[in-house]
Amino acid sequence: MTLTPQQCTFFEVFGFLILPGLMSDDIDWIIEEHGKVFEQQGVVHDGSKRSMIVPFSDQRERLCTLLDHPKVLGVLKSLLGDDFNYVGGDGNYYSGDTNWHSDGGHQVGLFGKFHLYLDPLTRDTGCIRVIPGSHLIGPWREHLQGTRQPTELLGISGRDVPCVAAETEPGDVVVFNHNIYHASFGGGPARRHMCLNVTSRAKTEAEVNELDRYLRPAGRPKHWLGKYPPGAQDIMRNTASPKRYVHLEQVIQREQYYLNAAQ
Ligand SMILES: O=C(O)CCC(=O)C(=O)O
Repeated sequence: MTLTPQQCTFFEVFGFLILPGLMSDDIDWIIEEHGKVFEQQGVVHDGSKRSMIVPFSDQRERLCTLLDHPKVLGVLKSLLGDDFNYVGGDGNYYSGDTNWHSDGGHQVGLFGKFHLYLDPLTRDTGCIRVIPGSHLIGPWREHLQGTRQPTELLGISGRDVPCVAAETEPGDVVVFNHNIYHASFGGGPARRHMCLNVTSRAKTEAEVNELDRYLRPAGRPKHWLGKYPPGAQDIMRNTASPKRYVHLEQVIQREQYYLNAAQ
């Protein structure tokens, strides 16, 4: 399975892609596994605030196989290249609104997120909203800082910021560029979600530096890597076929580099 050239261009131009029903055949076991990660970690979601677990897929052998799944691979290889990196991911019960923000401002490399929302979500019940084109670095994107304080700076509520609302059913997939501005409004107290973070393979020195900054901002491990309890990535790595290993090897190499550099 590969995306069409038009879908790839859409992603480049607008910074996101909605893939209705892509994972419909698998969504039942994914939902079951999502629940099991929370259960095995002893995290009981009471709805008062977001409950997040990182790393997420890495905790369960079956969820790790998402990185072997022909449809997941088809999408990610089409958008990021055959040798894309898997760089972790989180699983959540969201509660309420998420204000406008972006997950990065990368000027080199391509950083993406493969989202699975596990409940039916509409514009006003917490579906992910994106501002198309806001992944592209430049003066217009700078103005979008205003969406972080929409009432004070733009005179509108966050809900009224012009956007695309990616309404989804379980089994649909949303992929976006980390740079894109996104938010959600009107979600209930237990909106289930999980994601895979991915990057293009860093090839130039600038790309390697950018990947390092992502993996180790300010020289320290980023929370979802640094907080990995010892051995947390073991299931993902120990059960990796050579094909899956392609998507793990650059992060492993960088970890080894940091270790050597620290000695
Ligand atoms: O679904 C949401 O409310 C927010 C998702 C989000 O911010 C993210 O995954 O980066």
